[in-house]
Amino acid sequence: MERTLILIKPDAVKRHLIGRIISIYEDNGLIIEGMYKRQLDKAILEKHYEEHVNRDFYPSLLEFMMEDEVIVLKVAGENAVQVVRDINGATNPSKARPATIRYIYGESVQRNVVHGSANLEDAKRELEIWF
Ligand code: 3AN
Repeated sequence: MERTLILIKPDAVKRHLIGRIISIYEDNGLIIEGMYKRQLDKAILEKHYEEHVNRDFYPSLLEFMMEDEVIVLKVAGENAVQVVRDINGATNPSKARPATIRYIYGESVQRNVVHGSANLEDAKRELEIWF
């Protein structure tokens, strides 16, 4: 069993999509082991997105992630990291495969509904930050 981190981002929370999105993960066999809702601040986002600190989109990414609350999920399952990445779809929703969460609900490369850890190492690091 692997564990990974999912964030349901402010765009989805604002649009009342929390239940629909969580259903998709459960329908794909993932077990929800932890879940809470919170307003983010700069301090936690700086830790979470430390690899992006020098990217031009970083300031606007932080602003977006503080627009509303987020749902924080710890999920478990076989190959959970990759399974979640596959369910989420490509970062850019216009390039995401049909039936992925970002294909269905994503509006733009920034407003792309969900975060899933990129690999096992990131999953461990991120779960320590959030849980
Ligand atoms: P992913 O979440 O698919 O692993 P990352 O880690 O490359 O993608 O990017 C983290 C987040 O930063 C994305 N989920 C998205 O919200 C935002 N982002 C990534 N690339 C861009 C971009 N070119 N312009 C605006 N926002 C971006």
